[in-house]
Amino acid sequence: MNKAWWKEAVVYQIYPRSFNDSNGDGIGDLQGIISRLDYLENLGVDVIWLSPVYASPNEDNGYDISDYYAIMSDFGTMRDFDELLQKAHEHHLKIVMDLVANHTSDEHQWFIDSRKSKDNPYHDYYIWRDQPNNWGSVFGGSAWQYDENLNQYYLHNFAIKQPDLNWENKAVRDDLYKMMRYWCDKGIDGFRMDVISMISKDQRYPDAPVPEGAVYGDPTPYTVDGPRIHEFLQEMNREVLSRYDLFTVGETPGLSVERALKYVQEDRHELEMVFTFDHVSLDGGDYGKWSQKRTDLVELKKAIMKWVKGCENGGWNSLYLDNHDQPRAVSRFGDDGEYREMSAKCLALTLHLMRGTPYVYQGEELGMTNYHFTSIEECRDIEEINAYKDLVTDRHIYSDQEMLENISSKGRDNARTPMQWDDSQNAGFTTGTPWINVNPNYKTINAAAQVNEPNSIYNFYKQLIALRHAHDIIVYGEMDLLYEDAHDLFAYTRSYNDEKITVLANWSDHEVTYDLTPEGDLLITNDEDVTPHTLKPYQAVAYYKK
Ligand code: TEU
Ligand code: CA
Repeated sequence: MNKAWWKEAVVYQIYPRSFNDSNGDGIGDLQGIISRLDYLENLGVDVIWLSPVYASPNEDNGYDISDYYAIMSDFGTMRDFDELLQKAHEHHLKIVMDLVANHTSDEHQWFIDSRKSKDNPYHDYYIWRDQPNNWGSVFGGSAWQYDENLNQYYLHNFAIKQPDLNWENKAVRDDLYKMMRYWCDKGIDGFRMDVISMISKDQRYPDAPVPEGAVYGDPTPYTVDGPRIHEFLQEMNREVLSRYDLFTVGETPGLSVERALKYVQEDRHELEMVFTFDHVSLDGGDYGKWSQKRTDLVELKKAIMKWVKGCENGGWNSLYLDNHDQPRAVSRFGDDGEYREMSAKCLALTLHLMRGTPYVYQGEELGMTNYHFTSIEECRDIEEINAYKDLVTDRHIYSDQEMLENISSKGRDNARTPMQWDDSQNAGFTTGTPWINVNPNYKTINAAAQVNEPNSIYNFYKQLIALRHAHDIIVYGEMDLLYEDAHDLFAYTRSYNDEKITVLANWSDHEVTYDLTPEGDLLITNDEDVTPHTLKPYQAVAYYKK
């Protein structure tokens, strides 16, 4: 197995809209990020992944791009971006851009031209059919939208304003590669590729089976991991990726380990690593993710280990519990009440000593929690708003109260409430009116309270990141699960040459005992009061032996 800088890196994800507002308009922006680079350098991360900053009408907060060559006006200008890139590099931070290439905004010039007439040269940049099939969109409703002018339907796997690009058309691919080279030539350090497993569609466009509880067919067998996916990725690698020293991670929902390995095995020249979804798909219900179910730890361990083991022989894994699409990890997998600090550190220790490249999502390093939504008016996410309309207003499956509880525990807006910088008004995020409400717990949960407090969650993350940088075993060592059937204990070993690490983490609110005697000395713990064979609620320990 080859060593590589991107295997040794720790990534910090920024959702720019919610990170830091520099000009009081209530929306985070690039100058806001620039003014927080010291904070990130101090934390010790290596790479910043920026969720999309391109021009966008914001139907899906930037995941609907209207111009790949321009910066969203809410966020600033290209000069601000160039300044961010330069200053990030001065702070030893690399910048990885989000690449949204499965779809554009319907306000992108390609789509505007595409819908002008059937013989317009851009018509074939998107996927048009005379008749729709039964596919449903990820954000609800049909995946096809009728266009009166053309008397045709276009495919949108996500929102109506996010038409899918037609990757079968070589001109589309060439235009996208050209755009990627533009950003690489500027000096960016890599790409996180949005739903990249969906760019090749089954050209038969057949009707799909309708899952129980759903109205439309589930298109994933025909949209995910399609027939030409590897041809396209190898072409992209030849045309762009191989020409630069880049960090690449593909967002690949819907893939088995076996299939995912084909994206990342080093001799295949496609991507470096993927984001997998198994471990964040264990708490859904009869209507997709909208339920009160909690993740079972045994299933979670199984889901994570399947990927870790699958990647041990050529391939690489990404490690995350949080991102901009997921509820807050401490609320979802830990305890955001009495044991919040302990459990946030317990999750951090468990994740950051695993094999793979770890990702920290903004605010995770502070133990930020889910928000309690008390009205749909407070929600901003198109997925939540559409699901509410479907499940409450149209189909009466949940009451208003029930759905708000579901949104408060599973909705994407939990991740998107503003970053909590200090205890001043609006958590120091903005001097204006924030585009989405601030979590009222910012008075106690905020960066200012933690950066100089040695025992804070922030400084625990800092320690974990420093440990990874100091020990190859944390990056490269083999990982094996212990006590796999335990419902409260997440335990594993790491092995590398003669070195060994043993991790024992209590993911429950009761005391847990275990019989093994770990080899070596204590490496890190979230509670120094360590008793052999016993863990207090949410206590986690790691031992190191050389
Ligand atoms: O998400 C893709 C994806 O798989 C979604 O189905 C995601 O799992 C969903 O948000 C779960 O509720 C990517 C982006 O990360 C997301 O923010 C975008 O909305 C989506 O693509 C469309 O670009
Ligand atoms: Ca702003």
